[in-house]
Amino acid sequence: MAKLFLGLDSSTQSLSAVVIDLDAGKVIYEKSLNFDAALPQFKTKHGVLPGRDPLVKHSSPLLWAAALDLLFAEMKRDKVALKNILAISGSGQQHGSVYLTEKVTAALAALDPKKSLVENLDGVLARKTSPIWMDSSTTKECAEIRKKLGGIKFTASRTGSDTFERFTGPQIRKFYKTEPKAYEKTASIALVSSFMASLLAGKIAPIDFGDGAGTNLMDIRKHNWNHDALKATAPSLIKKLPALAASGKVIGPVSSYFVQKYGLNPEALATVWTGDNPASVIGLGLVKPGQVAISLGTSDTFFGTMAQCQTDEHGEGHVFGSPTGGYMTLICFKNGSLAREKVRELYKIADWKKFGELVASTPAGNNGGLLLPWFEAEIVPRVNKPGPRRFDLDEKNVAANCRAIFEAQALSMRLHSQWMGVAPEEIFATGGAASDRALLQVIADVMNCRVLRIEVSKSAALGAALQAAHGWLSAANKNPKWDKLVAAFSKPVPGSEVKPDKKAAHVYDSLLEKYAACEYDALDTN
Ligand code: XUL
Repeated sequence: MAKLFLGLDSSTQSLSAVVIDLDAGKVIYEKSLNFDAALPQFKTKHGVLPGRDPLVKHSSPLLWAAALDLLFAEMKRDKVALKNILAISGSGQQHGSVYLTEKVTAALAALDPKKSLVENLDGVLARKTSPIWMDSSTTKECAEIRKKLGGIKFTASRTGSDTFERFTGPQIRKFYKTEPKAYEKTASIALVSSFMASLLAGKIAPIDFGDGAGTNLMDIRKHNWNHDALKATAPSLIKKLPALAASGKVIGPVSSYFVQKYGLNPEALATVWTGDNPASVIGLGLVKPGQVAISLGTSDTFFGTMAQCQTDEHGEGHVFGSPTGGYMTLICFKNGSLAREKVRELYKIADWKKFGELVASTPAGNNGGLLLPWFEAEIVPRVNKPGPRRFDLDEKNVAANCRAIFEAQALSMRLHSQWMGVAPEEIFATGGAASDRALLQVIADVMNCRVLRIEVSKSAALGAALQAAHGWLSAANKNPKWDKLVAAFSKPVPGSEVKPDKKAAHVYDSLLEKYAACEYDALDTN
């Protein structure tokens, strides 16, 4: 019998499934359910409920539960061998929180397959909606918690990150301040990941060290709830939070609801879920310290793995627990493709091929010409007054400006990831712009390491399926090794390797200092 494992990813806009056949090293099924299209009765737009305040972004936990029913029904209809699935794990959009009443334990234990999950959850929500990661309405609460924890450096070194508006702790504090009665009625707070795992397990699921680190409430080194952070956030919070546990750890057999309704094996195991970023790290095959992935999309995201916990004293980057047991970092640069496209538009360059030719026609280091790439307000570094800044760079020199945007983004990644204390040994590039070899060459030269393109569809759901396999093998005392597990599933695109040019790398070593100095100057007047 094939050993099948199911990974689910409950993201902002969709719920996805990936089923892997472990011994064959293959993905045998994948499916995505778009919330807006598949469940229009919840009235979400791109997975978010409509609202008047642009800073407030909520979604509906009942929508996520309904999507779980629908996805299992589709898998049954698609004749997925649900009986052969040995374990299920998952990942969720990070930071989002679900507020549950004391009825939750009994309701989860007695999920009735004759009813839908939504009907089974009647009376279980202490708050109808869930704030999600796109919410930025808690600036005040962030400041309050940060102050009580002793400032940016201490908040980051204790919890893995400075306080951020989307993080769960500041969101809980806002709920407590604005709806104290509903907060009091809340018996249990779940994250998106642990809420979904609770439905599958039929009991309250732990929060894992990856998603726990996205709350500003977990001690990043000790992996327990941090007493000072809880106190700074809201009263009696410890009573409302579930236990913390490693992702992939077995919670128990799946709820009989899924066995009776969809034909899952009664011995299939429900395991602890994680956040979508930690799951993606596994899905992209980043299991060894020093491995880095750069996702080149609307924003650029830099993920790295670290064996030891290292936090960013400037509070720009995040540290989360990684499903491998070590740590991962996430640094998000808002001006990704957005800024690259702005330059292309500005100089009316027909396509990226032409853009690449212009970059190649100029020398590495641009003869000292630099651009600070902040076309939009930036997160890393924090820039509130957007607008590009040029140094020793003629605005009219088209080719030099094309090179300058690529170099600026790569130099900024190098500069703002130095706090990790790990020089990347190889970089996996993913996302739309990863097909641009000119851009990858600049990244390889600035970082002085080889860059390989990787294309993994549904990397979070795939990572979750691998996490389920790891949890099942560990429970069976089979001592699984992460590098062996991921090997068959995350291979770089053949022929995509871009090697650093040693001379260029040398030029960038000195240009980095100038870049840092220009940034320092610009931020002073920010
Ligand atoms: C990470 C973050 C987002 C969400 C997206 O801190 O907020 O990447 O996890 O689902």
